[in-house]
Amino acid sequence: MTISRRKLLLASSAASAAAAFSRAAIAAGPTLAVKDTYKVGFAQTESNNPWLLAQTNSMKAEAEARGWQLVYTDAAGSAAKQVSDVNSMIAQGVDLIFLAPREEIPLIPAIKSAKNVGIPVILLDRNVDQSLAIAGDDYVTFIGSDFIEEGRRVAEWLVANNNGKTKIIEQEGTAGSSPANDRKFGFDTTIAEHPDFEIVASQTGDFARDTGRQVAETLLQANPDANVIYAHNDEMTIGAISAIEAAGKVAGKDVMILSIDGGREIIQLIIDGKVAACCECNPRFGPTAFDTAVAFAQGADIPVKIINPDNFYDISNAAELIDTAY
Ligand code: GYE
Repeated sequence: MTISRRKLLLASSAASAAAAFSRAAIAAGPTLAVKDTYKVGFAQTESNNPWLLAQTNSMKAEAEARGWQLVYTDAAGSAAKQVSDVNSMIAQGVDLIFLAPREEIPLIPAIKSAKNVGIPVILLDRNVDQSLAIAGDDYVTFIGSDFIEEGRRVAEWLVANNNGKTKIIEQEGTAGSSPANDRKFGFDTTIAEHPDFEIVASQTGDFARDTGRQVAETLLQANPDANVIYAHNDEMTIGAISAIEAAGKVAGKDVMILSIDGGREIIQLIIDGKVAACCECNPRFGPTAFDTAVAFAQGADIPVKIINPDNFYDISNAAELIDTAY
């Protein structure tokens, strides 16, 4: 990935801003009637980690608190299943669909199908390829973290606190997903500004614990001088710790470990000295997601992106903040 991704993002968000600005005038895209209660869909990607469960729980709790009917689906890690999940929500006549597109491209046709029958889609957490779908037209908006910023914050922490650890193994998230693409871009471009550091290997672990462990094992064998592991999520971080220990090394001493997500288990591992730092990815979507749907129904101008605030944890604040982690 090159610098052109940032340029592309900037250009497309300018195009999206223009589209959103003109939406009221030309009434592009579906609308939502003002009602007391709604039947909405939430198409989740999979449920194999605490982050995704926290996100799902936040959505379910909010639907219940408001007395809205929630049609929940779990794509079990398959973009193809997620496409059919969305199509089945369309067939069930939901008022609006919250969608976390597993990867950036395969869900585009499903988004367009919803648009064609007048069902608004709000993207939750994961984004789509910005050259193929437009906020304020094909979908209402994207709600989630700034993943480029997450990668950049981790890289900047490393640059400031490296203790001589400079040879990095990167464990990427699910190939083709927006958090993996953007966490890589934010981290790699920041590291590229510091010639003392080197990313010696970068490979996907699919955001999964056991795949992460296997990939870390292979990459540690191939790069015995690596002394930093940066994983795109907590699950792969936990897998990497097993791989480091299986290689007879000490996590947090021989290898510095950096993570993203910020679940309670990782905050405890920071306190224990195994993980050095972690950028939170905030999974508490419910209130913002449902508020945005209501504002959209009322005809408010919805920004093209709504960014969740993320915490950042290291040894200076982990003990103090652990009870606030999900
Ligand atoms: O980091 C990871 C999950 O899309 C931001 O997906 C989310 C990521 C999260 O599998 O744990």
